[in-house]
Amino acid sequence: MLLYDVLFEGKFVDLTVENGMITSIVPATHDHTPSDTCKDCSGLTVIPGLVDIHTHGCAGIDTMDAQFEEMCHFLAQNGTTSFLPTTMTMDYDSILRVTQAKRDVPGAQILGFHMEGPYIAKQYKGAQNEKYIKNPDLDEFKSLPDMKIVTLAPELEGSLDFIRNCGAVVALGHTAADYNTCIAAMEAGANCLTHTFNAMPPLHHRNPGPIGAAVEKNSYVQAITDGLHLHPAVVKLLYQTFGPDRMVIISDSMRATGLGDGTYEFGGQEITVKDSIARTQDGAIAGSTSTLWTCVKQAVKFGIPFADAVRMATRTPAEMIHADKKGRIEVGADADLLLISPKLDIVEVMIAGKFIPMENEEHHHFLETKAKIQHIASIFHSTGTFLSFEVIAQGNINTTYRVDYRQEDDTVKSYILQRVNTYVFKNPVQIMENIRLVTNHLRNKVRRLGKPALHYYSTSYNQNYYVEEDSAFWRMCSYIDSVALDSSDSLDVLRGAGEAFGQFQTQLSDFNAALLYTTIPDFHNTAKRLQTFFEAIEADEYGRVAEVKDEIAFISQHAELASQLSAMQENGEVPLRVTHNDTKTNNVLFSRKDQKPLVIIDLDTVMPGLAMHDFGDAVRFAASTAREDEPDVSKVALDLDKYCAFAEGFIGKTADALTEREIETMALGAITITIELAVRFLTDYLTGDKYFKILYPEHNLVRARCQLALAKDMLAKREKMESIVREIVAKV
Ligand code: GN1
Ligand code: MG
Repeated sequence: MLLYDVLFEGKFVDLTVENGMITSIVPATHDHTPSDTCKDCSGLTVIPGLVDIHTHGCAGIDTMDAQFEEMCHFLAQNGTTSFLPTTMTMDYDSILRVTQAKRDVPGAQILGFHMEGPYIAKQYKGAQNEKYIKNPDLDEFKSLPDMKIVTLAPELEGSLDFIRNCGAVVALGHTAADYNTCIAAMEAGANCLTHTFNAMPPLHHRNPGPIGAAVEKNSYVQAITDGLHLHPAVVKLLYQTFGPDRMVIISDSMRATGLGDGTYEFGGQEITVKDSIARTQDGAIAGSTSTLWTCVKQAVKFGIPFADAVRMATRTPAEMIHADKKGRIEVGADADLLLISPKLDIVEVMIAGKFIPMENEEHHHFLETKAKIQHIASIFHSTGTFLSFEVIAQGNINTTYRVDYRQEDDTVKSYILQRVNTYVFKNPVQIMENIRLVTNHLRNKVRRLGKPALHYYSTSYNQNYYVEEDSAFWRMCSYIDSVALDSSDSLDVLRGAGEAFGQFQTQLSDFNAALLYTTIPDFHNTAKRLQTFFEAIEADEYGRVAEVKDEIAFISQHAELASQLSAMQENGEVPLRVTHNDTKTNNVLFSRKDQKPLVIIDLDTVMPGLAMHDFGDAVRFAASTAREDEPDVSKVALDLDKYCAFAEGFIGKTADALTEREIETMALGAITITIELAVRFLTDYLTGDKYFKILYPEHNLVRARCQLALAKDMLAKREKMESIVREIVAKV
C-alpha cells in the first residue's frame, strides 16, 4: 500500500506499508494516480497512531467488564491504535479475569495491562474502592499475566522489594508518600508518576513530595490534559519541566466516554457524569470522559507545540513500556497511522497496515469537501499539489474557503474559493460582470499606489465563474496575505479603514455608473425595507411577532426618520455615487506588517448608492463598543473616539467631492443604516431566517436587538456625531 503526497513533519512524502510495517518513506514524486493500493493523501498529515497507557474504558464498557470488542472498536475510531486496558482497585479474581479475556479483536491493539491499585494509599484513593486496598503482594502480581505497568503507593509496606522484583514499569500514584520515600522508590526502579498532580500531595516548596522526586529523577510523568484534571498552566509547567520525552499524555477515560452525561458504574461505585465531568458520590473526580486525541488537541490549545503533543501520546508512552515498534513513523515500525485534517480531525486510521472503516462524520465530510474543492479549483487553473483548505468564517452570506497548493519550488500559493449564495444574489453572473469592470477600473490605480489588486481567475471558457450542474455558483480569486479585523481598538487602524473606503469611492468617481447592473434592487432603500418589514408583521408567518412588540414599536416610531435619506435620494437632493454598500471594516484587508490597509474586498454590492450609507455602515460595525450580534445589549454603545477616527479617514479622502447636503446627513447615514439593518435582521427572523446565515435559532433576533441598542445610543449622540463631521470637514 502506498500513501502518496502525505504531509509528514511538514514535508510531502510517499510512504509505503507492507505486511503491517512501514517499509519506505521518500520525498513525494507527485506522479501517482489513485488505486486500491495507491492512496491520494494530499491535504492530510500523517502521525503515529495514539498509544494510551492509561484508559479504563469508553463506549459504555469498562476494563473490569473483561470484554474488549467495543472498547477496541471505539478507541480505533478515535485514533487510539494501541493501549493498556487499566484495571481498578478490586479483588484478585476480577483482575485476573480481565487478563484472561479475549484480546485479539478488531480495532485498537491491546499491548498488555496497567494495574492501578490495589496497592495504593487510602488517603488518596480518588475514585478507587477503599474496600480492596492492600499492601503490595509480589506473588499475586506475578501470577497476573502481561502486566506492563503497576501504579502503587511506595509508602506501603513491602513496596521497595516489590518494585525491585515485579518486572513491570512501576508508576507512583494514589500515594501520600513524601519526597524521600519517592526518591527511594525511584532508586529501586520506579520511573513514572501516575496522573501527576491528581491523587498525590501537591508540590509544596518545603515538601516537594512525589512531583519533586520526579523532577529530581527525571522520571516519566503521566498527565490528563483534558482541561478538567489540570489547569492549562500546570499542563505547560509539566511540559516545560519534563519535555516531550518524559511527559506522557493519558486519557484516564472511563466508560462514559463517548456517551454523554448520566450515571455510570465505575469500579463497583456509582459515578455521575455532569457537563462531561465524572465524579464519585463524595465528589472526587473519577477519570475523564475525553479520548486521548481530545487530550492531545487540548494540550495544543494550551500552547504545547503540535509535534510534541503528538509525541507525548505516541512515541514517549510506547518507549516507556518498551513497545519499540509503536508510536513512531520510521522504516521498520508498525504501520499504525492516523491521517488528520488541518483542523485536526481524524480522517483515516490505519492499524497494522490496514485502514479501518471510519464511522465518524469528520471523515466523510472532509473527503467530500476536499474532492469538491480540488475539482472546482482545478477548473480555475490552480497550480501545484493540494496542501490544505480552510473554511473562512467570515461574512453572513457566501461560503468562503482558503485553498493552499504547494508549488514546485516549495513555496505555498493560496487562493480564495467562494460559493456565492444564490438565494441572496439572484443573478450572480451580473455580479461577476460588475466585479470584472470594477477590478479592471481599479487595477492600475491601486498598483500605482503600490497596493495589491484583486484578481479573479478565469476558467477555460474565459468566464470568471463556474456553475455546477446543481447550479452551485463558484468563483476564485487571488489570496492576499493580510489580516481582516472584526474589531479593533486601534484608532489608527480605524482611520486607515476610513481612508480605504473613502479612497475606494474616489477611485470609482470616474467610473461610468450606468455600466453597473443592480445586483440587489433597493438594497439600501430604507423606506422599502420598512415596507417589507411591516408586511412581514402583517403576515406573521412564523408566529414570532408577539415576542418582538417592543422592537416593532421602536422601529415604527423612527420609521419617518429612517426614511429621510431614501426620500432625498429619490428627489435628487443628494447625489448617487458608485459605492461599496457593504462597508463592514472586515472587508478591508490590512497588511500584517504595519497594519496599513491593502485592499477592499467583497465587491458583490458595488452599485450606485449614497456616500452616507458607506460611511454609516462602517461606523455601525467598527465604532460600536460590542460585536454586531452581542446578546447583552447593555454592552452596546457608539464609541465616539472610534467614530471620530473612522470619520477622519473617510472624510479626509472624500471631502473635496462631498456636497453640503451630504456632509450634513453623514451622521444620519449611520443612524439610518443601523436601523435599516435591525429591520433586515428582524424581517429575516419573522420570515424564517432564510437570508442571513445563523449560528443558533434566535441569532437574527439577537442581532436586531443589538443594532437597535446601537441606534438608540446614536440617536442620543446625534448632535455630537454631526459636529464631529463638521469639525473634520473644516480642517480638511
Ligand atoms: C451581509 O456577507 P456580509 O457579511 O459581508 C449583508 C450586509 C449586512 C451584513 C451584516 C449582500 O454582509 O448588507 O450589513 O451582512 N450583505 C448582503 O453583517 O446582504
Ligand atoms: Mg457581503
